[in-house]
Amino acid sequence: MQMFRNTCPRNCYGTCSMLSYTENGKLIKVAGDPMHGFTQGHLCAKGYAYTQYVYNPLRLKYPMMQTKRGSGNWVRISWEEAYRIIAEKIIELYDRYGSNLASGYNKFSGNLGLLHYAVEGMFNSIGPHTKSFGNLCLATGEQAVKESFGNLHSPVPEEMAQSKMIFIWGANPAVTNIHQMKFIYKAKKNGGKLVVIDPIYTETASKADLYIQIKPGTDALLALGIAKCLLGLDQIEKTAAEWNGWKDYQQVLKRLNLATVAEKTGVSVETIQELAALYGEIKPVTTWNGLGIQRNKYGGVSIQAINSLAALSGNLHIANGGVYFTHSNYEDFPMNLLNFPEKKHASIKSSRMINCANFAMEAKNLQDPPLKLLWIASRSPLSQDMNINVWQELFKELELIVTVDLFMTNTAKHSDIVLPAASHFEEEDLNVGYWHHWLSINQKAIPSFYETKSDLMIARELTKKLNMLRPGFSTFPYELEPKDWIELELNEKVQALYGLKSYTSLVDGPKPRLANQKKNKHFSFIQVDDVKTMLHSLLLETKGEPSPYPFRLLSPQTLLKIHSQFALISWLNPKPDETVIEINNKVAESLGINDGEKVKIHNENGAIIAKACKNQHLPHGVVLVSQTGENSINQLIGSQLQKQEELSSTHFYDCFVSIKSLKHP
Ligand SMILES: Nc1nc2c(c(=O)[nH]1)N[C@H]1C(S)=C(S)[C@@H](COP(=O)(O)OP(=O)(O)OC[C@H]3O[C@@H](n4cnc5c(=O)[nH]c(N)nc54)[C@H](O)[C@@H]3O)O[C@H]1N2
Ligand SMILES: Nc1nc2c(c(=O)[nH]1)N[C@H]1C(S)=C(S)[C@@H](COP(=O)(O)OP(=O)(O)OC[C@H]3O[C@@H](n4cnc5c(=O)[nH]c(N)nc54)[C@H](O)[C@@H]3O)O[C@H]1N2
Ligand code: SF4
Ligand SMILES: [Mo]
Repeated sequence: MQMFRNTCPRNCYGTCSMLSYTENGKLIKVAGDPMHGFTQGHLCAKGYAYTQYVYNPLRLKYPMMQTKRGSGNWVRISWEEAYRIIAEKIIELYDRYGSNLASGYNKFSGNLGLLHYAVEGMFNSIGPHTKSFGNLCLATGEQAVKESFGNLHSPVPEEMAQSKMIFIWGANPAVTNIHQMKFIYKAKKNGGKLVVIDPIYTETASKADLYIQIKPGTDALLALGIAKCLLGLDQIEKTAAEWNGWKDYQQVLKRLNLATVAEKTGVSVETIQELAALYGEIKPVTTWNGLGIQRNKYGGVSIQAINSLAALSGNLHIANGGVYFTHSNYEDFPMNLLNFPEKKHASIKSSRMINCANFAMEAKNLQDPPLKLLWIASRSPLSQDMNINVWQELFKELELIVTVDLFMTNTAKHSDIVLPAASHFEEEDLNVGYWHHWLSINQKAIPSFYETKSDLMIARELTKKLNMLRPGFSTFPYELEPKDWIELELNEKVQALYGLKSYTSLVDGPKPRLANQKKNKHFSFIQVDDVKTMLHSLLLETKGEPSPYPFRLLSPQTLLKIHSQFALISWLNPKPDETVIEINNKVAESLGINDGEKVKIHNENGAIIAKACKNQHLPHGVVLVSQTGENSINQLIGSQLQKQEELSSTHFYDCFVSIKSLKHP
């Protein structure tokens, strides 16, 4: 038996280092890595199920082509044939339009390993093209955190164990960040308290000392209300006046009406006062801005109001306090593949950038030249994006869609060519987390499953083909091996930061970042104008006509999937296609809906059928649906983005629906 070090590359707080055991080239077992200070030798259930994931009969084995897109009429083709068809198309489009702008890619979070930026490197190597930018997941929050602190930072999560009071606003770590729970339990064991603020009574809420069922989208108001009480009690940070926007913030708090806050948030004045007492009297308080609060139109304001509360209460710069969100340790790295220099073009200066939050809409409207070829990797927009119907329209305009994936996803099914991707056990990589501060390696533990290849290998071979057909077309250094790219990432600065001598130090175990991220002394309180706009908008909401779609649909992350991933792993998800909608008991009764019955969920974007499940803890106006690969709930999620400045956001939870029992036509 041989042992290797791998890293789970999923878009997950864990970025777990794992030990994989092989026998005769076969992966037989995976385990957590005890050398990893954050995960401490554990994985989640998805991690332990990787042996079924890797050898899953549903995994893509060969390159395939579909004669009529969407027909399901797939034929196996060779890699050579696939490269030839794709390369010829890229060159033909170049000749037709005089640039590569008609060719583009959309890539996101299927695999966050640093070598997976090969997709970006490959496209940069052919010169100006069309690319997606931004972040579907956390752009709103990132912007808000930067406005408060000037940079993106998040304390060392292991330190949460020493906190005396943990406030979680809109995160559900018992589901999304399971390793963090042990530090929370440790804090509780030491006498610390946990407060969870969430419209849904989650698994994490069930572990809390105090659970606040807030109305979705109103966290900013609650944070301002608590701050107002703190100001009244004079329990505030003495140096607050030195930070930006102090006077205006103080005015906002003074003018705020607590009764309005209570009405809009659904949290009583007494509870707001109690929360203020906790924030004011106990130190250190840890504040955690979850990613759930920023998936609505007030997400940015909410995070800034919460940051302001943490600052006002004097918990910003004290040990084991601070504000958690995500950090940007990956910026320590040169990211050679992501930053691969774009090939110069005589007349076109640079690439066209399309915000991934609005990709389909913008890509569809591109002119001169229109987008004609789309490369999709580490993504399933047809299950995970807003405006899926617009994606379907975009697909009609495209001449060639290539999807690189491990499974036949919703998106792959609507592509012309599907290329089978390697799993992380079949390739080498380097991984850095966005929550914990550890760096780890990913070794090649097993041979490729059938004909699968890594994104880097595909980039190398396709660019080679392009140059064979048209010498000098690509500048990609296809001779470099994965290890060469890893060594390039481990430059002197990174070696010093992580106390490494070379690549081999990581083979012995993951390494923590030695220097804590710089805490910026700079702080800006929430701006008055943002508060005014929010209040105005919240007021309008109550004045309008009653909506034909009375329920807010929340679709947060679930324990046994990562978005659309793992849906097909039967150890985890025996019923992959089943969509379940949770409805408050009383509401279900008033609609004549029984447990287990099929209902129609619909709105202006479409309709889907789901199985009803009563949940007595849900607020009356909220329904809960999980993300699935097939029959995606995102078919009902349309974009409300209007203004340019809002385009960085993804408002997945600003979705309203109506529910109908199928019994009564
Ligand atoms: N309704 C609703 N929608 C949401 C959200 C929500 O809360 N509610 N959350 C949003 C959030 S937070 C996120 S992060 C996005 C996620 O959006 P995506 O990143 O599109 O999500 P995944 O479903 O994880 O799809 C990733 C795909 O990459 C593939 N993949 C995995 N490894 C590799 C690899 O090495 N190479 C290649 N080429 N492919 C690979 C996987 O098999 C999978 O099909 O979804 C967003 N969508
Ligand atoms: N098991 C598992 N783990 C994952 C993922 C996964 O798909 N599955 N995905 C990973 C990714 S990409 C991400 S982005 C993270 C996200 O992980 P988290 O940061 O935990 O965020 P979410 O799961 O999106 O939402 C957390 C909570 O926010 C609540 N919420 C929704 N609206 C509001 C609101 O207006 N106010 C408040 N206070 N709460 C609100 C939801 O009810 C939900 O319980 O998880 C990562 N970890
Ligand atoms: S999905 Fe997340 S918690 Fe599970 S093994 Fe992967 S990184 Fe770790
Ligand atoms: Mo995400």
